[in-house]
Amino acid sequence: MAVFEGTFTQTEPLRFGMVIARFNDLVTTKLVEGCQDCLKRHGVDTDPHGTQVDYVWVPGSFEVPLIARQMALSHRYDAVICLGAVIRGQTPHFDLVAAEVAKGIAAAGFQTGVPVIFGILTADNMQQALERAGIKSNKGWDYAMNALEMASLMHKWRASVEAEPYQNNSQSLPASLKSAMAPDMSVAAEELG
Ligand code: INI
Repeated sequence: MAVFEGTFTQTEPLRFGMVIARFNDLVTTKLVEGCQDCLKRHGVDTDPHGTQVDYVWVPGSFEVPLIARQMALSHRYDAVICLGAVIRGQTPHFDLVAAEVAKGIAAAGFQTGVPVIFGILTADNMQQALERAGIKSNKGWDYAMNALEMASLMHKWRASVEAEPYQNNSQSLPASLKSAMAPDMSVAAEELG
């Protein structure tokens, strides 16, 4: 059997999509900078006019999952990084917004089979958010590391499965079990036409 792990060194062929919420852009632009710093130092060309990272700006965190899913469905990216900042003091529906965004981002990854990184900062106030976006540390750096690791892991996983398909009796499994074992790519296929 085997152990599968992502690495952080073979980044030249990787492509990333970044979706960024403009709401609280004082925070989200700092997250982008943290992300870019990490990607660059791991050999990724982060120039928007380059070949490895595309950037999409949306109004707020609530809109992030829609675009993240579209980017994942396009099969142009090895991972999609979602960046936003939801701040408790600013909205009475903090829990609603935060929960919906989390669910949407999880669904985007699950439904497409592409790693979609949850880089939505939730904080009690602006000070706390800024501390996590550059003043003390920058969570953008961590989100980029997660994207690098998952992109690399998926490459290794796919290469291994393609090289050595598992010959078991899965043909005889009931359809309900087979579909439970794999993401529903029929959704993706339908949308791509
Ligand atoms: N969007 C955020 O990204 N962070 C917030 O803290 C926030 N607050 O406070 O309301 C927020 N609201 C906007 C929301 O994401 C949508 O853009 C808007 O509701 C339109 O759909």
